[in-house]
Formats: sequence, C-alpha cells, structure tokens
Amino acid sequence: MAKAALITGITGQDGSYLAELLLDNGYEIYGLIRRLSTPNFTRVEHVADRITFLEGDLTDQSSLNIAMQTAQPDEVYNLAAQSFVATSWNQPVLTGDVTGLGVIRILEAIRQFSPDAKFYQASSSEMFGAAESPQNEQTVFHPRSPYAVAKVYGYYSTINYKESYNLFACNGILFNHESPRRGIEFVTKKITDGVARIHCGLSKELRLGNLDAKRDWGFAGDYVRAMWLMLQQDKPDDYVIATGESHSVKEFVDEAFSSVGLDWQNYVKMDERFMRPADVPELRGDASKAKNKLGWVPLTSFKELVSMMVEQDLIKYKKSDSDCIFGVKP
Ligand code: NDP
Ligand code: GDR
Repeated sequence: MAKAALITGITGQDGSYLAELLLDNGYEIYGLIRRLSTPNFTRVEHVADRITFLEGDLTDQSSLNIAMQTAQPDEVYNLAAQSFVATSWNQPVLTGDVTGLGVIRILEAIRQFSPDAKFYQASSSEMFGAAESPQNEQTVFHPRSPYAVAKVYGYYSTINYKESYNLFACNGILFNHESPRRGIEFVTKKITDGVARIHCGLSKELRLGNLDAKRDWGFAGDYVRAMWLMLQQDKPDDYVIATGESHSVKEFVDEAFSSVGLDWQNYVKMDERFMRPADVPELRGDASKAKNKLGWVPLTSFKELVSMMVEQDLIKYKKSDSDCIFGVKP
C-alpha cells in the first residue's frame, strides 16, 4: 500500500520540492494550507491535482487534529513557519507562536491521533547563530533572532516528545538552501531577481544590507532528499545538512552580476533598512554525520546554484536572448 505523508508548508519553497520527491516515490500526499483571501498555489500548481489539500493553521490546534485524523499519515513533515528572519523582529510574538509553539501543536496532534507516524521538524542553522564555524550536531546554540529562538524551542520540543512518548521524531538542522522558487525577500533571490531586472533595463540599482555575512548555501532540491532519508532510518536522530562551504553575500553578488557580464560595484547600494538588529556573521555546516549515516551529499555547487537562479529570473523578464519584456513585475 502507498505510504501517506502530511506536509505542512507545502506551498513554500521546500514543500514544493518535497511534494515532487514524495510523489515520484509513490506517496499519497496531504498538504496543509492556511486560508488566504487569495489562494497561493504558485509553487505547487503543476502537481496540485495529485495532492489532497487540508485547511489548517499552525496556530490552531483543532485544525491540526482534524488534519491528522483525516490523513492518518505514515510520515509528517513540519515545514510551515514564519521563516523570514528579518520579519521576526517586527512580529516576534507571531513568530514564536507559529515557528515555536506550532511545533508542539503538531506533535500533540501526532501523539493523540497518529502516534506511529514518523515526524520531521524543519530545524535551522540559525539556531547556531553566533557559534564558531564549522557547526555540527554537537555545537552549542547561540540564537540571534526571535526566529532562531523559536526554532530552538521547536528543536527541543521534538526531542522531548521523542523521549517522553517514544515518537519517531527527527530534527533536520538545515543550512540555507535556495532555488528559483525561493521567496523574493531572501537575499539570494533578491540578488538574482535584481540582476535580471538590471540586465533587462527594468532597474538601475540593487539595495542590500550586510554584504559581509557568510552563509553555507545549497540547493533546496538536494536538501529535501535529506529530509526524506531521515524518516527512512530505523531510529530517529538529528542531522546537520550543509555543503561545508561558506560564501559572503558580496561573493554571491559578484558571481550573479558577473554571470551576465556586469560589475556589481556599479549597481549595488548599501541600505541601512536591510541591516538587522543582530546578524549572524558566518554559518558553515559540517554534514559528516548525514554523509556517513544517510549517505547524503549535496549534488549542486555554489556556482551552479547561482547560475540556475539567475537563468530562471532572466527567463522571467526576457522575451528572447536579446530582448527583455518591459514592465513585468517579479
Ligand atoms: P517558506 O517561507 O518558503 O514557506 C513557509 C511555509 O509555511 C509556507 O507554505 C507558508 O504558507 C507556511 N506557513 C506560514 N505560516 C503558517 C501558519 N501559521 N500555518 C500554516 N502554514 C503556515 O519556507 P521554506 O520552504 O524556505 O522553509 C521550510 C521550513 O524550513 C521553514 O520551517 C523554515 O523555517 C525552515 N528552514 C528553511 C531553510 C532555508 O534555507 N530555506 C533553512 C533551515 C530551515 P503560505 O504559502 O500560506 O505563506
Ligand atoms: P537567513 O536568510 O536570514 O540566513 O535565513 P536571508 O537570505 O534573509 O539572509 C542571509 C544574509 O544576508 C544578509 N543580507 C540580506 N538579507 C536579506 N534578506 N535582504 C537584504 O537586502 C540583505 N542584505 C544582506 C542578511 O543580513 C543575512 O546575514 C534563511 C531562512 O530561510 C531561514 O528560514 C532559515 O532558517 C535560514 O536561512 C537557515
């Protein structure tokens, strides 16, 4: 019989790639979606007819209970979150509620209605924050944002429910992963979209914050494979997923502008509005445990990632190789 999976955050970047992977593996998929005045299926519309969507919200316990009872899943992937770090200073309470308490709510729904389901929690390298690089599963957390603090709560809740109720519950501690489907406010997508707009004459400049921050950037398509692998093991465990390489925002900018033959220094402007009250200087993960135990390695290089994203954004604005559509909005 086909396995059933419930994915929260299915309309997000990772949810869409994970849905594709699980469908390819013959799963029956249930996707939790929240009620919006304008439904947002952009990232999953190509597979929407193969997914059963269930209405629910991580802030609403009863909706999670109903979703769990309806789906009776073998596997639950909790990808939903208020995931934008910068917003977490403007909406710290909401971020704590969705990104932190939301994890306990979904664990409670599993405990009561589907205790044999295997659970994946989308934990984050942001939990390491100010800790020295490279970071692995033993590194002590030093979260630097309300988002990161909420993720630490979700991380320990996942371990606590495993220890208290013997649930099969895993944390994937994923470092930054990007793709052409990345939300526009995240720095990589903002840069590749900006490069495409400038290249097509739709913009003259790109305003950014801290160019010195370093991140370990991988490709989301590679990272959802690691999520799935964690739930195929005999025992639940926690894993760091990363490429092991870090690059500064400036290096990402340079690579993206160079790929269309432009010098970034002529276009990029520093803007205080995009600086954070407390930033994370460098994240660089050591994913040796995932390599040894899951057989997981990233397949996409930094250069391939940047060029994949720039290329997709150029297609969005270009009519042909030499022509750009004027006035198209991102
Ligand atoms: P996105 O921001 O692209 O997607 C977030 C998803 O959560 C969306 O589907 C969104 O729905 C949903 N959501 C938000 N609030 C609620 C709520 N109250 N109830 C139900 N659903 C909600 O995130 P990513 O795909 O990039 O990330 C997936 C997960 O992995 C997140 O938990 C993120 O924090 C974590 N993570 C991400 C990393 C990365 O580099 N991408 C790295 C490490 C961890 P809607 O479409 O309606 O807004
Ligand atoms: P991050 O991603 O905070 O690492 O969280 P983001 O792309 O937002 O920022 C990365 C770094 O770039 C610097 N930066 C800017 N960031 C944005 N968004 N906009 C700018 O203009 C800009 N200029 C410089 C930031 O200061 C930061 O240092 C992502 C999210 O996906 C989280 O959900 C996830 O948990 C972590 O990655 C791992």
